[in-house]
Amino acid sequence: MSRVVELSLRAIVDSRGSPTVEAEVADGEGHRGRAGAPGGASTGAHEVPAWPKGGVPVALEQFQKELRPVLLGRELEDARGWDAALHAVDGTEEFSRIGGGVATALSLAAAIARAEALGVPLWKSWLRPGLDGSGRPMIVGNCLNGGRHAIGGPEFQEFHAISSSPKTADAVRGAIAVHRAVGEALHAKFPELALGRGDEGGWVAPVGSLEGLEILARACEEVRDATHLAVHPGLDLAASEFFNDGRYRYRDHSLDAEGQHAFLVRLVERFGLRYVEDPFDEEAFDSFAQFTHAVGDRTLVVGDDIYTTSVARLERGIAERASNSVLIKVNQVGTLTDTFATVDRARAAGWSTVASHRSGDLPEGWLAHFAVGAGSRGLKCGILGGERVAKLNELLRVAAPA
Ligand code: 2PG
Ligand code: MG
Repeated sequence: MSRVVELSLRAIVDSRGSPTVEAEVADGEGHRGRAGAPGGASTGAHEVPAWPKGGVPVALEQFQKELRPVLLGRELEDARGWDAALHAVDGTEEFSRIGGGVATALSLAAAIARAEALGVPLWKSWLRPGLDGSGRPMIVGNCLNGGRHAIGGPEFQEFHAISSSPKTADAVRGAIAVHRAVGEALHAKFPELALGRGDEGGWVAPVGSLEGLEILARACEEVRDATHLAVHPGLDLAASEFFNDGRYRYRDHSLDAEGQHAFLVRLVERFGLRYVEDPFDEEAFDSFAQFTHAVGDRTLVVGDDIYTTSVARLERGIAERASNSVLIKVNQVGTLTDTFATVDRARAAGWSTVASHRSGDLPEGWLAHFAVGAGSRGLKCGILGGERVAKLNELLRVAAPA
């Protein structure tokens, strides 16, 4: 049993250059943990707010005055007690006083130091009951960016390579191959254009959503034919972002809920989608349920903004059979204890979970350990960019320890 003797919180920046914080925690025996809070752009309405009013500077002041005195000296091994103390100091339902970003960084940094103190790999310290850590997540890797992550791109936010293999190295190789093939297809289509990459490292191009999906699906097919790796197309629509006044608004037309349902069912059938995240607005539990009923035997239907990793929202989703999978982001709820409550509830219902990065992220690898420990079906962490490969490389380290 060791106690926390060093504790700090500092201002840093994420991959978008937005201000965030990182926490450092150490006990008296040299066990240390450091972690920062990632940040979203297409945040769900029910996520905990990242910062108190006044932003990061106010968060740092509050940490010094209120959190540090309460947390210093606590038992490092007591994960629940640590996270409960964060809630107690905050005193609100949703970390609106201290900020979910502060809670996230402190919860994670303590967990990393704790695993060090216990002398076990991080994934093992996070292992869920009944698991042995031998499962490997498929890679949900962003190849083409749209929505809020790529101005001028398609309405759908993310076009993914869903890459699975018993060998993690092959899953990573497959995802990278699809990313490359998408890039080549875009360069061939727009020879005069200087193409770039968006917030999550996927390509950005002036294509519509359907056109983008056609390019992605063809790229998956080419890679499958050339390598025999299992790569299939998937989407995160982040549909709340283009839902307005009861309609899903595309460039030159709009669809009501039934129209969106019919359109998406056709896409699943035509392109063999294996992953569909947030196909409807974040409050449209009924649309989610109809869609899951129609295609849930063929594809993962993943809820992100609809659940925001909240166990209460997930409970409603399970009761209404709104999807068959839930996206998991620690900073949507602020602590690992709350996050694991959601993971455990999903697992008890027979749903799969997908561990996810944020569009503004950090070059840290803990998410790979989280995915393995939580038995996640997928690791959604992008493909290219330092903050994205940090997670893929950590998964490779976990899969093939030195
Ligand atoms: C999402 C995420 C991550 P953001 O919608 O799933 O890909 O985006 O972090 O901007 O919410
Ligand atoms: Mg999403």
